[in-house]
Amino acid sequence: MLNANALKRATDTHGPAPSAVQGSEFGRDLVQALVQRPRAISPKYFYDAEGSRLFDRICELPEYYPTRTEVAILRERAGEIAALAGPRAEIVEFGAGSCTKVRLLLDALERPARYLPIDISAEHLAAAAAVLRRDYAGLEVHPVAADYTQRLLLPAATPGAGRRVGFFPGSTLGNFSPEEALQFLRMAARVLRGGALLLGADLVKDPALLHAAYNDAQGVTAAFNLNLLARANRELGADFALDQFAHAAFYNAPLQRIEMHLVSRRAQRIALGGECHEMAEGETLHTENSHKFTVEGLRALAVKAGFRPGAAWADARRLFSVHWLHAPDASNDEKERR
Ligand code: AVI
Repeated sequence: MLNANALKRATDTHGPAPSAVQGSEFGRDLVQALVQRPRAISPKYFYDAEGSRLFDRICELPEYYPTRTEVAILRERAGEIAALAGPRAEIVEFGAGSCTKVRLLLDALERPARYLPIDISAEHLAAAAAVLRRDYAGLEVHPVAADYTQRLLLPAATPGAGRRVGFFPGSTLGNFSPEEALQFLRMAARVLRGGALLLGADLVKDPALLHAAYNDAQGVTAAFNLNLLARANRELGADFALDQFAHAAFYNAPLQRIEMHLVSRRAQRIALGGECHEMAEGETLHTENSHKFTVEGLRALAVKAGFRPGAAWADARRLFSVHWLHAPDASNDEKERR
């Protein structure tokens, strides 16, 4: 939403050519983010090549427990998961990235029929698919370059395939708003009907542990957050002075989420797409929410989306959870249409 001051400023001519900004979804969303109050942008813009590299480093940090805890749960429960999936399962991974966690499943499953990794980056996906094909002879890998938060159409099941099992690890669900999370789960229930969803969800815990995970000592999370501005400078010709912004991450207990912001260290002007945006000292651009769940809360959300919750596994310290959610039967679809 444009406010009056922003509209006035928008009439000034500043910064890179407006067409470079207006021609890019990131550019349009960043302008909108700077104009609206409170200022906020989707965390999906973190993940250019540099942001993805920084995220991989985050996953290795001593303070960032989610990745290693989820991997340990998947390793420990691989046999149970394989039994639930059954033979010749077809794995659909939402936001597959470099397709590494799925190896834990592929190694455990009985003759998996096909792997459908879905990711927005076609190039990244093709490269990851080629590596998987080399390592899993006989596995059909069918990459789907798509935005899985939009309407998703998947190829029909291969003849002789078993259950279709969705895989959504990493607690990426937590980066959605509660409404978006429900919308995603409803879509997943539709494309996985007759099958199941294997979902990773980070748990509510001692805020001190959460604070450490998002404010690591090496400053990698800060660099990941600031890369959003660096990306705007690279791609959109913006003029963000990176040293004039600080990384802030804190736990918002009532909303059960870590919030990440970029805080303006002083009053400053930012030129972008022919507009000049002002930020006062201490004002922030809200860059990410990372919602935390209770096992019961996650299961209730899944029920709302049409799933029937099955097993829920957590580590001994109850830091992270992995859920087996049964998708509605294909016959329910018929009932819904009637
Ligand atoms: C991808 N996502 C689940 C991560 C999270 O924990 O919300 C992204 C992240 N942001 C900061 N550190 C990691």
